[in-house]
Amino acid sequence: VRLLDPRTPLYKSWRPTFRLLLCREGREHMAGVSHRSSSAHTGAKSDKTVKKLSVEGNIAAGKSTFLRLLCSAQQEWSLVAEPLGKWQHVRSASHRDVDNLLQHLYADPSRWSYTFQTLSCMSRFKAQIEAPPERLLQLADPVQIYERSVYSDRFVFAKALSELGHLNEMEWSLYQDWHSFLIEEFGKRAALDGIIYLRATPGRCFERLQKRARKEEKTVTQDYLVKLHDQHERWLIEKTTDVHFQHIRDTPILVLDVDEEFEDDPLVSEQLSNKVKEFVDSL
Ligand code: UDP
Ligand code: DCM
Ligand code: MG
Repeated sequence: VRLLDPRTPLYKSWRPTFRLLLCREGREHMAGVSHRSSSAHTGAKSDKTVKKLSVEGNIAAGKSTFLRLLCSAQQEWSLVAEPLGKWQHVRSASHRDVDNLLQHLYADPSRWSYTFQTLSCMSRFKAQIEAPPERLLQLADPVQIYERSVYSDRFVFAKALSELGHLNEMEWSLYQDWHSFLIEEFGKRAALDGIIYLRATPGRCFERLQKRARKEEKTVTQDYLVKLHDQHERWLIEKTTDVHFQHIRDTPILVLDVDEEFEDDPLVSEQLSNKVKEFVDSL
């Protein structure tokens, strides 16, 4: 495991040999090394493993709300929220101006989808491969939960935008190339132990989207939410999405139906949290 840590000088000098050996067996992250984070690649002193999960779901399904409630019930768990603020405040090269890429995306999707999907996925990659906070490694059973992942970026959003023609063929091909390359390079560090799918009907998401009233999302239609819902279903329920990474296909999935109000119903939110705890314990 130490030799396979890509950040060690040893790995760098032996890398060509490893690559030759590993390509016989499959990708780097499949080479008999646990998916879990460990001190070998986080650089932390402890040898604790951290369970990493993502919460997936349509726009306004209730992911942020759910994570807030879950992490207040499970205070030792660490939450990595979607880096939405970064997408709304993109600095110009001169650092003089700040631009809102989420606004551009919805105002002119054909012009801005590729730029947006590049930024959203790169910011997510950075977050997903970052070492867990030191305080987490002091715990008996450390758990880190991400709001969405580099996998939904590709297998839900970029794919839907390509099918809608907002990413042209060249852009979709470029996107898939660099995405696959990064997954292969960072395989183990970006891997998840489990996925929690918050499943809500597009109609309910549309209601919640209007309730939240994010100014950039005024033009989001229920039709678009139906398309994103279908992509989630194909990826996580029907498993018909072409996911060419074995470890992603094998990731355990917990499906939680969240059409019912849970934000203002402590009983419902407790039931959902308990299911998550059971799921995490089973991983
Ligand atoms: N919401 C709600 N009832 C619920 C869960 C969420 O009314 O049981 C509302 C929440 O207050 C917010 C909107 O739905 O105004 C979208 O929720 P969130 O931002 O959590 O959705 P996300 O996009 O993160 O999935
Ligand atoms: N979004 C997107 N593509 C991604 C990830 C997110 O277009 N790969 C958009 C959808 C929402 C916003 O960013 O408008 C944030 O998502 P949510 O509201 O579901 O948290
Ligand atoms: Mg959110």
